[in-house]
Amino acid sequence: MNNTPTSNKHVLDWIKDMAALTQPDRIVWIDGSKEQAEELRAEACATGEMIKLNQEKLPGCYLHRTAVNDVARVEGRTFICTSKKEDAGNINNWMDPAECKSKLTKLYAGSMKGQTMYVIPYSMSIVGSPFAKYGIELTDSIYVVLNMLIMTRVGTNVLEALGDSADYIKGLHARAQLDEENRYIVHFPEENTIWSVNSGYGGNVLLGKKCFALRIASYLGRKEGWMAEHMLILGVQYPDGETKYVTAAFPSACGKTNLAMLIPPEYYSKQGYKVFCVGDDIAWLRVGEDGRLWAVNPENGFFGVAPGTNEKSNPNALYTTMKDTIFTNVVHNTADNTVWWEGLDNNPPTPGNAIDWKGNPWDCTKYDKKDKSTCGAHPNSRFTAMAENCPCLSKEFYNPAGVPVSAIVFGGRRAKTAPLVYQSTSWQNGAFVGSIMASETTAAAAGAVGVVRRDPMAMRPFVGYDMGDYWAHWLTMGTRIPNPPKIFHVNWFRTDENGNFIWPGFGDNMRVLMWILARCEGKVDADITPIGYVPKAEDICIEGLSDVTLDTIRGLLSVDVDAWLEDVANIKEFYAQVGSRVPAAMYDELAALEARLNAAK
Ligand code: GTP
Ligand code: SPV
Ligand code: MN
Repeated sequence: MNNTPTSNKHVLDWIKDMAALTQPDRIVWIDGSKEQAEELRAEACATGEMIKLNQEKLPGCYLHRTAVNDVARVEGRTFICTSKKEDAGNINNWMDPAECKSKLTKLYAGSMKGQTMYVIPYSMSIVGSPFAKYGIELTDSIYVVLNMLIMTRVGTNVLEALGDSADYIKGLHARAQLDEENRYIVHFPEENTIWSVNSGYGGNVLLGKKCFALRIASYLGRKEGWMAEHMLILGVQYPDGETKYVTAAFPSACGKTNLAMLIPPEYYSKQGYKVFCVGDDIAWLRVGEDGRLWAVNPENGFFGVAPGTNEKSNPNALYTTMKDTIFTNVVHNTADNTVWWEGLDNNPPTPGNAIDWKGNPWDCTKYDKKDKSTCGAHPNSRFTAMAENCPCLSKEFYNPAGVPVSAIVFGGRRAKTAPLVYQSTSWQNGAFVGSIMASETTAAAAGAVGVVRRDPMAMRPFVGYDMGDYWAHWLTMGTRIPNPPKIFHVNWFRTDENGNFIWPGFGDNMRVLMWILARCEGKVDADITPIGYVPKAEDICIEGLSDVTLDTIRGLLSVDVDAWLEDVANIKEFYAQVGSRVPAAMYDELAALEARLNAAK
């Protein structure tokens, strides 16, 4: 063990127990220093765990490939282990805590023999701030250490802030054999504990992220009166200098990072509008003393989807990844030792100069858009990049108090049904809109892609307790916020008869944000429809858009009553599945929606 930087008995006893179980040869405390990180990078390169990229073109950048069977979150193997099954609810997988521990103890036993156990003390949000929560992750993976150094605030100062307290989240991660059949991501919310075994992929092993900052934090938030949500946070600065903040919850790989870093269309930038990113994946929300809802981003970096990121779609993200970044499962261009992914540009590395995400030679001429198995980069390949390297990072990212939220936006991938944008009629109706969210599945989780599934508040895989109780918590929070944000729903993904997206999306989503903010300030009218307020087509600015006419907007805003009634039937099934804890108010909202749709037929 290198110098033990704490005398906290809770911490030391726990590490001793976990080391007795996993039996590492060495224990190394991560101190957050540049020197230690550099040593670990060198070690990872020496063992082949990482590849050092072209340091002139991509300073501080590295490439890593996960095991071929380990490329996304595994929701089927993710468990919430509360003492009572009903507290985890019907949507989560549940295991009895004692049974789970006995099962996983066997998998951990001796798993770190011959290896080093790294101890990572980290903070979600700014160390010492009122929002901050601390965690310690034990892991046998240098890749995990280096990612945590980017994604969270790591260092000895976390241990100082923790002092002698037992109030921290205990995370244990072991790669073991990376055995899919014995892969488990389990949470013990009643014990502030997370165990992850047999995986080396992002969301399964960077325990500060989905496991802590969403699953455990949502559980704590309910107990303590705040919210942990799968939301980006952005600020729109008006030409007069005032900034309004929006949070948005979209399911995995549905556009949060892109929206958070958007570059305004010329029409707006010319007038002096600017957009700043506070966060791209997770928001912690609290009621402020001024009666508004305040948001912080508890993370310190971005774990973003690589494919589709380019100069046009998201130049800010691309720029952020030009230094100090770890790329995972992208194409290695061996001609100049750089990286490539589908949708980066039209110049993939030529055959002979390309290694695909599996580590095999890749022939770009065989690439077939419709056949994912021909991809050079995995569809869920990612970059881990530092927030501070993002050109549009808001200065409020560093503000421990967070930012006041004017609007909450829900959204999903829907080829049909959901219009470009609509507004709920109240907080309760807005929470209902969140509860009935649906989206086509993506490569961010293992399983079929493109299947519509209900994903309430984009939190289906991330609520650390019963979904019905979670909705009740949303309703309760509404009663505690004297001046609540307005709640909206968007859909960038409506397609035409040929399956092409109708809305240009990306930077042009600003046009929809501007309508949303105008609504928050009562500056624009709307049409009331059975699902809520929809813009008048002429109020969505289309200046400078070549392929979008007023008629296109009318089409994008249309509400197909029959399609919605079909959705209502599906929502009823889903509510039944969520079970007995669905709040009565949600059923009232559902009945009212159905009645309005029937009246409009
Ligand atoms: P997670 O990190 O998994 O939570 O994903 P995310 O919600 O941050 O999604 P991200 O912004 O990385 O986008 C995922 C994919 O959606 C990328 O391939 C994007 O190119 C695509 N995408 C994002 N925004 C838009 C949009 O406005 N229109 C269209 N058509 N595609 C988009
Ligand atoms: C997501 O899947 O929503 C992500 C990536 O943001 S992961 O960290 O793997 O969860
Ligand atoms: Mn996410």
